[in-house]
Amino acid sequence: MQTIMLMGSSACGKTTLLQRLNGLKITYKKTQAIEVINTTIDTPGEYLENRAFYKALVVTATEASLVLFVQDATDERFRFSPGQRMMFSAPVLGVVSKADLATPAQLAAAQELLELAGAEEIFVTSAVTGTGCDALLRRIARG
Ligand SMILES: Nc1nc2c(ncn2[C@@H]2O[C@H](COP(=O)(O)OP(=O)(O)OP(=O)(O)O)[C@@H](O)[C@H]2O)c(=O)[nH]1
Ligand SMILES: [Mg+2]
Repeated sequence: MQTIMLMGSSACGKTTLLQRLNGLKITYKKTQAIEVINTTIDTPGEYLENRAFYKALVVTATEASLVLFVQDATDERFRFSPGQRMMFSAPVLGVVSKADLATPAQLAAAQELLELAGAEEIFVTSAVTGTGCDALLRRIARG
């Protein structure tokens, strides 16, 4: 399994996705600081929401072979900027989360915005139902 780093707004579902991808029990726990669980680096949403934390994300990402931009399909706020993938030298994948709650229009909008941020491949997922998680795991295994 490659080391991956998750980033995205607060409550977009990063930790829940981490739990699903690692076969852990799904329990809510607000991420307070950068945490490493198995081969996944979890980051607090505030690190994307406040530019002052960008340096921490860039440095932390040097430990990862893939960076995942996570966007909650039901969240109309989009915190990634166009071309933001250029912050990282590792490949960046896009993950649309909470697909179980989203309309087709919301899913399409989230995918389009992740493409704009520079994600090279996009996975539509639900950490609750497991939708899209096997495909994402296979892609992560490839590195
Ligand atoms: N329905 C549904 N709810 C989800 C999904 N993923 C996460 N959630 C819920 O969204 C809320 C926030 O999830 P977290 O995984 O803690 O979000 P986070 O991105 O880690 O948030 P921070 O740690 O604050 O940055 C929790 O109540 C989860 O149960 C999903 O795929 N579907
Ligand atoms: Mg979290």
